[in-house]
Amino acid sequence: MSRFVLLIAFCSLFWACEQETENAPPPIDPPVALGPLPTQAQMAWHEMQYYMFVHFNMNTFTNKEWGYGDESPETFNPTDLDTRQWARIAKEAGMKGIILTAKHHDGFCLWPSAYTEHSVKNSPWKEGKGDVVKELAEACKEYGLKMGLYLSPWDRNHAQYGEPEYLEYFHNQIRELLTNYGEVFEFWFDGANGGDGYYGGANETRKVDRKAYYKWPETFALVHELQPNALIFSDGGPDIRWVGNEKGFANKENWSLLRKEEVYPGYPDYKELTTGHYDGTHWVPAEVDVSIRPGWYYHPEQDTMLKSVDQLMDIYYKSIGRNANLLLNVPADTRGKIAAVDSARLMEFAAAISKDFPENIASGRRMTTYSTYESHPDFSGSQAIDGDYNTYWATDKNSNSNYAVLELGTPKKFNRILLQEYIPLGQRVDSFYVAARIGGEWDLLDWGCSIGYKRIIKLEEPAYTHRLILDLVSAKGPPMIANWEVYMAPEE
Ligand code: FUL
Repeated sequence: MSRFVLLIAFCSLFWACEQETENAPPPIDPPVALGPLPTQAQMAWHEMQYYMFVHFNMNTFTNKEWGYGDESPETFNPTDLDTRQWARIAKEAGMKGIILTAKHHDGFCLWPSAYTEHSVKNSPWKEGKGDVVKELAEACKEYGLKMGLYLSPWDRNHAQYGEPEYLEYFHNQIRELLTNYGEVFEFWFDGANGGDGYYGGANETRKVDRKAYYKWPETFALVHELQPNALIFSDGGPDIRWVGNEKGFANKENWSLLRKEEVYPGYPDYKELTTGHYDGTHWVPAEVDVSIRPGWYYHPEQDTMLKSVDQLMDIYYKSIGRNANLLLNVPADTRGKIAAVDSARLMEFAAAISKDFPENIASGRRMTTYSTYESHPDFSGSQAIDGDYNTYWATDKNSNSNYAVLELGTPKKFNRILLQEYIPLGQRVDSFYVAARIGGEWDLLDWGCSIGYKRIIKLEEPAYTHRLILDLVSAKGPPMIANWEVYMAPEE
């Protein structure tokens, strides 16, 4: 008998599910894209969020930040280089890749370049047979990390720096780095360039026209030709832009857009890069580069000067929480290893991040929206709380009540609100607020302009409510929210 009941129950459940699929409206085309859009490679980059910068080169051995260019290759001699240790630490810290200073301003090359004698091939390390870039590529592969390379345009060692001939050398180096080491996810061009240096023994000051000298359009085209998926970083992109400071923050309002043609490496109005351009013509999102120590390179006297976990958390909220990626520098020491203090701090930082984002209080709750694209369930509010970035709540074309109410069931205490726009169709929201239903009224929790890939709102005081409202007050076009998450971080 009980079996029979079970069978009936199963059949009716099956029938109900069938009915549901039968009743589900046929899929419709998604809303149309708007304005500059990220490429697939840029989307993959947004998803990376956090990765490691390793400053390790000649300066590590001279205990400097900027070498003059006259250093002897004999000086470069790591006693125990271990790129697998870097990769293991990066992986354990939750990072998704490593970017290495293959050549810094002093011109010394960490790979045995065929175009200069100023490289590892003339160093005592591995009797001149070593190749740091190769070792890093192998370690990244082993640990499932992506590799990026920094190549300084400014070269204080090269005799022809400042002459057109140097460009050929520069391009040949790009060819070597992008041909011999597998896939490179990001190619980093520094904005610092031109000044005094060794320059093959000339020992003089050389100034270049930062905009024209490097033939950027040709240089960028070369990178893309060699590796179409490699993203180029510089002050003005073209694929990823500098955030305009090295302190670790993007502006609260941060557009992934830039009037790209105006900006170039060494751009004097670089402070604009902290916000990007609201009316930007291209998708050029911001990367926050900052060091865990006061310097970029390893200096033993800075072993006690690491950023605290609180400082790193502040950086986290002001970079990843403000629509930017975080490139955190952790230098390697003269052994060629990351020092124990840095590694320990990275792990504490990773633990603090997980602690701040425990269980997502919004997950599995109910969300009512006042406008849904074509009233279609594929674009309903529930798509924004399903934990899947690729499904999203989209509002209707001509709606001006773009708000959604999140029902938490019973009242909950929380102090973090995480929002993500569905950016493959454009960054749209330009004003929003979040409020909580408290004592029969809506209490404003926070407001802002931009959301982008991710915005994390950190409330000073926890809120306690059963109902929240997100009002997308204005946008460049019908807005789309891929994720809305709510957390209670431990109180400070
Ligand atoms: C700067 C450089 O001059 C520093 O040495 C460092 O490499 C930093 C990431 O970029 O512009």
